[in-house]
Amino acid sequence: MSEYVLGIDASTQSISAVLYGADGPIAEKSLNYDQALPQYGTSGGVLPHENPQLVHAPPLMWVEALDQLLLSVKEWPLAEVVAIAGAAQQHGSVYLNGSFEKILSGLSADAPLHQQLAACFSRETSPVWMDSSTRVQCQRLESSVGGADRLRAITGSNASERFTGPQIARFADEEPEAYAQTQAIRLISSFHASLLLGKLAPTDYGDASGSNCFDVKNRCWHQPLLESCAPQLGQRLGRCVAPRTVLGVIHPYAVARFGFSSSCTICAWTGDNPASLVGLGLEKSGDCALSLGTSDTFFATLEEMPRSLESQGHVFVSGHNKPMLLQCYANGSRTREAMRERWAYTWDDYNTVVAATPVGNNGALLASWIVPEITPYIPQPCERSQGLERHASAGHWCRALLEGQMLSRRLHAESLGLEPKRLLITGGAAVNPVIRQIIADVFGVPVTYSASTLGSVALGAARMAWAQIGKPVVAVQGSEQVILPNKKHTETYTQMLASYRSLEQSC
Ligand code: XUL
Repeated sequence: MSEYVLGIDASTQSISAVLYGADGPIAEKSLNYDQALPQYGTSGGVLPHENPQLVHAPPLMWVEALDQLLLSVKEWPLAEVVAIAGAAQQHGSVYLNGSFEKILSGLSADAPLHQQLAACFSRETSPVWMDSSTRVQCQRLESSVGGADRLRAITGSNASERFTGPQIARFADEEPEAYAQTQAIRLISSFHASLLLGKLAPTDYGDASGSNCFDVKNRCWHQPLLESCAPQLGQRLGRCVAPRTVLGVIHPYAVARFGFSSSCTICAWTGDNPASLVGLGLEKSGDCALSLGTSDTFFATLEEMPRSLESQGHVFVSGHNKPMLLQCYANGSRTREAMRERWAYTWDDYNTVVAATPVGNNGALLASWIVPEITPYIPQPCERSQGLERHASAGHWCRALLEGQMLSRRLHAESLGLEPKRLLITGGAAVNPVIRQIIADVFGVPVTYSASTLGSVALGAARMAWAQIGKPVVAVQGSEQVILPNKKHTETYTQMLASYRSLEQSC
């Protein structure tokens, strides 16, 4: 009998699964929340809100999406899947009342999951990583341990609005009764793992490190920080475990409903970025990648914990259980799409007009944040331009956005001391050859791009499950392309960095 594993990626806009075996990935399937489940009213996987700082999603939509995705892959040899691991968008939290575990353990395989779990939430919506409404709670967290530097030394991060601890703190502050009704809180990753396991699953170190309540050096919750977020938070969050720890066997519900074997094991789920690092094979210290998705993230594997950390980076625990550095930019693909829509272009049109403008855009620059930005911290949408009045063609605007975004990625990576020798790129926008060349030219290094359509997060999760069953992981699949930088263009961009920095600081 063949052996397979499943890797699942519960991302911001969609959920995907990959079937993985001895030769690597075999099949993949994706479900987009807005398209497949329009009844939840999401746009880009989140609920529209007049306040751009409040960004939530309905957790019941994630439940229904998981159910539908697994029903849709019934033709895969699910009975031969021996382990499942997954990864989810980081930081978001799911609030469960006292009935969750009881209802979960007694599920009937004949009814859809969301119908049975509808009454299990003590909060109907879940804040996700794009939420930036917790400034007050962040300040409280910092002062509870004696300041920003101390918090960064313990948790590997500045107090960050989107992180799980400040998010829970805001809920407990503003809705104390609903918080009291909350028996358990899980990260989006450990919530999904719980559904497959049939009981509350622990959170892994990778996702716990995005909470501002996790001691990254000692790999455990930091009790005083938990307490300063909300009363008895430790009990509600449960324990945390090393990435890919085997949590137990699959829920009998999933055996009967989807056709898994009753001996299939469930591994701890992690965050999308810690898993992506595994999917990209970034195991050596200093290996860097730029992921171009809803958010753009710049990340690197480290051999040891850094001694000090600049304020705009985070140290997380990777899917390899090693320290990783990460910077997150909230204005990734959504902002690129918004510029494309501003001119009613297809991506082909977009690339054509960019190609007709000179590299460096005659000095015209744009910094555009259509949603509050994380790196650098910009609390409200904001746009700043320089020289675009003189060069007002669509091509100049379209180029200015891409160049500005990548100058920003370089500027902030350098502020963390990250100077890649080679840069891997991944995520939906990495298919775009114009964007790839701008990245190679701005950073001045060869950019490696894997032409496989498979996302690095689902692949990383699958590899974690595969490694967990003791199997050797095969090398990266798919044809790799290397995009070389043009030295002259790199010089142009290097000269533009200072002007870009001033533009950014003017917001
Ligand atoms: C990382 C971050 C995002 C989310 C969604 O800190 O907030 O990258 O994980 O992808």
